Amino acid sequence: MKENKTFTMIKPDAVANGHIGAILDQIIKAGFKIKAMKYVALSEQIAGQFYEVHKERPFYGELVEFMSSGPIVAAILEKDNAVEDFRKLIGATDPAKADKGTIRQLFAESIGANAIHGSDSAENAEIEGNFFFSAFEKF
Ligand code: DAT
Ligand code: MG
Repeated sequence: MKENKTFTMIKPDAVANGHIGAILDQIIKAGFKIKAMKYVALSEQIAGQFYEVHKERPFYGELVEFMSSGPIVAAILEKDNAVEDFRKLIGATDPAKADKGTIRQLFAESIGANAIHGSDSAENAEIEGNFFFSAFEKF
């Protein structure tokens, strides 16, 4: 994966609240191309592995429990300046602080149940995309 790719997950709250379609619509209308996609339920073990970088943070247990509480949509997205532009599209981690019209402002419930993930760097986008997708699942 290069600088023009990012990785996302539509989180269990947004899936349970029926927002998959609306969120994908925003992503596509913002110019992102879907390079890989799957609908899966993470076990606590898999969610814990994915978020291992946060294991020392106080909310790690809560985060792992939440991310394994229901199905998610995982995807690799492509666009120029993908990581930065996608972080702008999703808004701040805390939806109360997210700009108007961002995905988290529109669809998130709280700082923990915040609707969507977006990679924070091209390096992490590649690691996270490879965590979910094998070579023949990327287009
Ligand atoms: P982001 O998802 O915006 O990159 P992050 O990487 O700092 O934010 O944290 C990862 C996830 O952990 C975040 O999407 C939701 C959860 N989280 C972050 N801060 C939290 C907090 N103070 N309380 C509960 N959950 C939190
Ligand atoms: Mg992050």
